[in-house]
Amino acid sequence: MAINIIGMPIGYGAQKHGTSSGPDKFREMHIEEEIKNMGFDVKDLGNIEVPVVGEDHKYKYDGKLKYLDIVVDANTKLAFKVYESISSGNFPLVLGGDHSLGMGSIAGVSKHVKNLGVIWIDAHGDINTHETTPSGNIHGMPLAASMGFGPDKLVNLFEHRIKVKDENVFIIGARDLDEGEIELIKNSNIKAFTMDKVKKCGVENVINETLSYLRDKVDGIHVSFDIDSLDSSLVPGTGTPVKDGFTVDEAKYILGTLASSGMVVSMDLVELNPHIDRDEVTAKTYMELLRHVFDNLREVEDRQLMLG
Ligand code: 4U7
Ligand code: MN
Ligand code: MN
Ligand code: MN
Repeated sequence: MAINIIGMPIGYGAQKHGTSSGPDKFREMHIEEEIKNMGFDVKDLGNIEVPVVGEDHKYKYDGKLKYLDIVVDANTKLAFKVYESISSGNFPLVLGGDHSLGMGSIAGVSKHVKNLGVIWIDAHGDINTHETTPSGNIHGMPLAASMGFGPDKLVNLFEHRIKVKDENVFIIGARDLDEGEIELIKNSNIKAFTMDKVKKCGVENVINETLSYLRDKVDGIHVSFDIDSLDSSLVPGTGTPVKDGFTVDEAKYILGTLASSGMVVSMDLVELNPHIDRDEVTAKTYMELLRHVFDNLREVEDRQLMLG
């Protein structure tokens, strides 16, 4: 297995477009070398091509959803790349980019892993549809689209309609949910561990419960990690910060425990906006989390090699 770095320099799904510099920021922080140093075979597959367009494109394709066609086209390309990577036996690591890329990642992974679980770690739900979105920003909709909720253009991305069953989706750390998102959670089988619930149950119990549920239900897990799941005071370099979030240690615990389960087959790291970061603190924190993920993945690999 090789780690495939896939850059998705997209910002059109968010209000602020600076996340488009995210993938190259990770490279500037030596992401490839860091993962290599932990004993992995790493291949950087470069960036998905995202055209640069002006404000005139904002409502060109839809009166409500911003930059709809650009987001759909770029995510279709991403889905192909991710599918190619995972079906060749590799681990796609998708670097964002705004969270609209979750649609492309999940579309690609789920074409190979038929029965997929998704763990969405985020201050937000990202389960708005064209009917419920208060902003028109597509980074608030990718998880809904992946479950088949939302407009055809998003839901039909990359052939198959339902990429992941709602019952196999876990949202962890949410504390800024819109009305329509709360409704969708009520009327579906999505498992939502809001921040209130995490505080009540304890982060360890939440992660254990998530993993033990998914263990018998799915063939692989995609982790989509939004850096705004951390407390707003810790991550100045993200566009939609929310207070009362995870500490760095909690985020390390969550990602590390997921990685050491041996069930994670692919991952997104999203919503780093280097343009608004302060002294690279958010980028550095991201790298610290990443090292922890690959430390744990390394141990899984070693275990599997020993067992032959
Ligand atoms: B992110 C929001 F209204 N829910 O839909 C929306 F609060 O990928 C925010 O999690 C979405 O950062 C945030 O625009 C998307 C808003
Ligand atoms: Mn998000
Ligand atoms: Mn978010
Ligand atoms: Mn955000």
